Amino acid sequence: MPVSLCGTWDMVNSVNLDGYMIGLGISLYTRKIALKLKHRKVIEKVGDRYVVKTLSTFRNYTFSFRVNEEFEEFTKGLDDRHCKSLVTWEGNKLVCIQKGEKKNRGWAHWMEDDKLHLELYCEDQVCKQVFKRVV
Ligand code: ECB
Repeated sequence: MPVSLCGTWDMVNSVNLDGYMIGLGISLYTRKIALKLKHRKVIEKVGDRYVVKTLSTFRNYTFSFRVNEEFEEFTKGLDDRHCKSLVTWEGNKLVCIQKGEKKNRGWAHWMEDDKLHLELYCEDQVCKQVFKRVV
């Protein structure tokens, strides 16, 4: 059984978020704002659904899903695109594939050394973020 990613997590490191946002076609103006933000991730399990919230002082993004069940995702407030998304466990990694206009789009979450890790993929870009648990 994979370890639980549930909890409240604050970003402590972010590498190449700008590249990821360029891949998504985000404007320079919005990218500059987004790069200054400290993101908080709140991951909850409600019944058989996960709820993932990305919170910041600028915008929030919340969505929910069941593992192994494709769903329609609208990335409201991010790049505002529609994707067909599927989240699965690959070993200890929670992996999402976001099928849509952008190639090679998705993300992966996993725990390592008590930290929550996130890789965000879009086109040829990879953004890597690390979060520490809020106690
Ligand atoms: C929601 C906080 C960031 C707000 C940034 C606002 C505008 C920038 C527009 C697009 C930027 C794309 C991504 C920003 C980086 C992270 C936000 C969520 C990334 C994500 O999809 O995380 C997954 C995995 O935790 C859950 O959606």
